[in-house]
Amino acid sequence: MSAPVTLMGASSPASDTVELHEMQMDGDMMQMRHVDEIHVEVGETTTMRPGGGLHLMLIGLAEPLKEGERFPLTLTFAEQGDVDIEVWVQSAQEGSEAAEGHHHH
Ligand SMILES: [Cu+2]
Repeated sequence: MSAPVTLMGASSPASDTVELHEMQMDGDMMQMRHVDEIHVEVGETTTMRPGGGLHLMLIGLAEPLKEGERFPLTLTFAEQGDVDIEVWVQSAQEGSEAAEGHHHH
């Protein structure tokens, strides 16, 4: 990557909408908030996974996701437009309360 990128949004046929979310500590409670965009600087790696920090949230699943299945997801970047990826469904790790509480996949 030679330039910063900005993730503006995402979509998937697997759900009605895909939102960008960020986990934040509010006192000793983990809160989730919707973010409009995610900016990634050169040389920086942004990891999105259940239970930590930034994540994508599928809202209104067309059908339940099954472990081991894959589904297509389109990431929309300000700089280079749409990027199609495949998401591999894995169960949330045990002990990851945030993942269970928010039904992440
Ligand atoms: Cu979320």
